[in-house]
Amino acid sequence: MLKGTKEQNSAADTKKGRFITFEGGEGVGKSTQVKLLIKRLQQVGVSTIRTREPGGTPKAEAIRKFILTGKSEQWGAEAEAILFAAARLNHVNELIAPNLKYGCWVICDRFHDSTRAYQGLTGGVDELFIGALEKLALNNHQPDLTILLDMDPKIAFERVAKREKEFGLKEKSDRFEKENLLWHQNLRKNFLKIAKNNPHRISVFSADMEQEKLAKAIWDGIRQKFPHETLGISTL
Ligand code: Z5A
Repeated sequence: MLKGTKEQNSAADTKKGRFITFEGGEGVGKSTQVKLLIKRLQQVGVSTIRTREPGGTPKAEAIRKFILTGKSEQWGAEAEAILFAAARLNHVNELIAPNLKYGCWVICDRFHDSTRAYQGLTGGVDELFIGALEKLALNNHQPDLTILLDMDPKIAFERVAKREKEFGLKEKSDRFEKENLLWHQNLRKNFLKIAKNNPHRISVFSADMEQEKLAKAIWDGIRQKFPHETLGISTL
């Protein structure tokens, strides 16, 4: 993992690696697919880094803890959007930008579309407000590709419940888990709306299929999008 200076980080236009983000509701399988994609990329010799939002750097992880344990809820949706953006700014400048610059592929579990979907379209925060925060936090580092995993939240919840049962204790206390099914169905529609408005960047995959089959579909999509970087891998 590389860390960068301010000068290094401002040069989004000199980046050599690819920036891929995974988005979708809770429990749709983002973390699972991020891990499977990293494995495939490493097998073909692409240097990768796996990261997540909110988080990815020590400062951003501190903000993650504050938000996901529910401490920010009383501040309201606008303030939460600012907190996500503050975490993102640090994540972009200290981890994403320097790694892209040195040719590493950065694979990120959630990014700015989560703010658009959760705080913006579903949480009611004004679009212009979200847009202004996004411009500041991204510092011209738009993902090259976003994989949106789409699934009925009812099925995703069943997966999460199964995971919690398997682990015995709940892994984490999550600020957004307590929202009701209708809220999550609305969130799903909003993610799809964002995808519809960004067809060149966002690819939508149905997440309601077996893990390896989904991983293969995603991999095929990535090979199509970046044929030069992923040449010579037809046996995978
Ligand atoms: N948030 C926000 O509001 N604004 C923002 O800007 C950002 C985030 C960046 C972060 O939580 C919360 O922050 C999130 C949005 C908000 N709140 N919610 N909800 P997080 O990152 O900790 O949680 P998450 O993103 O929702 O992750 P998750 O619950 O771990 O879900 P996942 O990564 O999508 O799923 P998974 O862990 O890969 O899989 C879930 C289970 O299903 C697991 O047991 C797997 O083994 C199983 N699984 C996975 N794939 C399959 C398939 N294909 N079949 C069957 N079972 C499967």
